Amino acid sequence: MVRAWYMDDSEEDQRKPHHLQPHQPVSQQDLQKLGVNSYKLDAENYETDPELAKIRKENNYSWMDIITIREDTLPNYEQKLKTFYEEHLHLDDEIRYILEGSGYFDVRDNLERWIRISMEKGDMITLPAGIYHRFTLDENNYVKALRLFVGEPVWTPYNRPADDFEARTKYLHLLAQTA
Ligand code: KMT
Ligand code: NI
Repeated sequence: MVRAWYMDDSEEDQRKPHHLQPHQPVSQQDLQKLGVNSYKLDAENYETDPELAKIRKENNYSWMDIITIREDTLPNYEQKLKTFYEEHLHLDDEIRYILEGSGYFDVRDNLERWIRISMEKGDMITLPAGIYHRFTLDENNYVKALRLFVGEPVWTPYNRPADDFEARTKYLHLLAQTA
């Protein structure tokens, strides 16, 4: 189960947890209402894991690659981290599965509050098309993740405001029914 919580709005280092005081956790069920699904899988054996194969098959996640985010190996590291942390949406689902290391995905809830989702080894997450979100490393400064996609990948981020896309309107309809 991924751990998630409402964030404070301090300007402190983005890699810190940013818990509210007192701590305000967010359940997996609450995340589901926002269209965010999570799974716990066996990251050691991802290449042969029947559970991952099943998820891929059921959701048509035909495409897959690995991204390693670490200062000494990722070209344009600083610039990429900056881009990942700008609030944005995509026209397709964003699917990530942490193989090593850790990081945070932040998503906006139905009232525009930031929820911080802590992603560690074995955690997989799907963010629906049209949800505003961002990503940051945590204080470990390292993550290795699988990126999955339905068909040929399109990673284009549309920074907020990006409210005129059909993906956004559709997402808001989904939210109105669930959250
Ligand atoms: C993204 O789209 O935000 C990324 O690929 C970076 C995070 S992957 C753990
Ligand atoms: Ni994104």
